[in-house]
Amino acid sequence: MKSRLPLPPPPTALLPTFRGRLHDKRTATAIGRLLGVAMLVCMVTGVISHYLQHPPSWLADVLPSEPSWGYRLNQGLHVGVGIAAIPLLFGKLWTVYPRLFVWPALRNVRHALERLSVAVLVAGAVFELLTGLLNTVQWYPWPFSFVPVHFAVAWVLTGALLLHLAVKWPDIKAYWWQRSAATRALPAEPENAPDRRSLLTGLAVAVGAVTVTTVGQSFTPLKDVDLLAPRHPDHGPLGVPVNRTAMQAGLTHVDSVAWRLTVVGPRPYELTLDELAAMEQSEVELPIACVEGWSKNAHWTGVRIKDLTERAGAPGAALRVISLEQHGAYRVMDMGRTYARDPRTLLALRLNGHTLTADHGYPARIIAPNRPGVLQTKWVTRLEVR
Ligand SMILES: Nc1nc2c(c(=O)[nH]1)N[C@H]1C(S)=C(S)[C@@H](COP(=O)(O)O)O[C@H]1N2
Ligand SMILES: [Mo]
Repeated sequence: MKSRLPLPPPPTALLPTFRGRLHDKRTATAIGRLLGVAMLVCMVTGVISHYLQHPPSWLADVLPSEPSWGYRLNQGLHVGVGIAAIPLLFGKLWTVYPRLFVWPALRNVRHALERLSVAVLVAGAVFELLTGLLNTVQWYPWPFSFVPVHFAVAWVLTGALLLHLAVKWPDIKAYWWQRSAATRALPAEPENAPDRRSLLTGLAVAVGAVTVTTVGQSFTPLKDVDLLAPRHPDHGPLGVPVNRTAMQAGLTHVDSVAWRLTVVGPRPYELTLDELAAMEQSEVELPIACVEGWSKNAHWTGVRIKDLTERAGAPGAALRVISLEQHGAYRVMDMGRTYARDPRTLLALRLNGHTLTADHGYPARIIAPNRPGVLQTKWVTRLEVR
């Protein structure tokens, strides 16, 4: 027989002990599965959002412009469920934090790897929810670029979560159903033990509260109780919020007489603002659906992009759209064929019955169905057929 060194005794004086059922596996499973569903929704909507915003070339021309509210729903879910996941993550961490005090801290290589994977899981989840939340208020107190890092960490988190689900599978199976044999076999709780139902009810109330006070930024029927979201869908010039203002873009005084729309294609041409306004105008009802989670429907009037490309000898062609803006991440935008030939895609001159304001992209901006807000380019001056 192999002889083993006796384990050092646990430093009981230092280590707290936890017995309550609020820290048991069944509670961890009950909260964990809700958190797991939330993370799944965030991952799927996040991947959709990412590829709508940065499509690889093989995808760029086939992304659907239908349904027009698709991106709005996707991003409303991404941000809404992400916010709801914050109290769930707190609940889950509180339930399992006694595991920090297991003794011995590292039993063997397998145990060490398992604990490492949990550390990655927790760090990843906290990172994603924190950076995501701060992004909704456009606060970036870090030196890296938000989108690629948030996207990359999401994959690390997905890997850590799958590993965690695999490792914990026996517990998940045993505690998934309330009346599982494993649960019934547990000894009875003392009469006055804090009960699980109260904890779960408290969490449900917290999730409900943060959701109801923020989803109104995109789900407008609830806009009157949108108390905590950074945006109110009605607050902004002409009743539509603004992310980057004309002041920030350095475009408060665009000279409408000197302004030209240059269209580059097989038959290139230039238009003055009057000439553009004299072309056939279309009206559409389409939302601005910002990546940061706010969204608002509006009534747009302008010239169909497909009419402009047709005049350049390339009807419905994919485009590169260029803004007057000198700097800024959204100065240049590529538009795939599905959007370019959709009759609802406009170079808009009017918003909700008025000439565009400087903040909304005067004199001309893009509005297209089912596209992230970042690609609804403002202050347009040039279209290049690709
Ligand atoms: N040229 C340019 N266009 C832009 C932006 C920008 O920074 N520069 N911001 C985009 C973002 S992030 C959004 S959500 C929409 C918002 O449009 P609005 O300000 O008219 O509501 O404009 C988009 N168009
Ligand atoms: Mo945006």
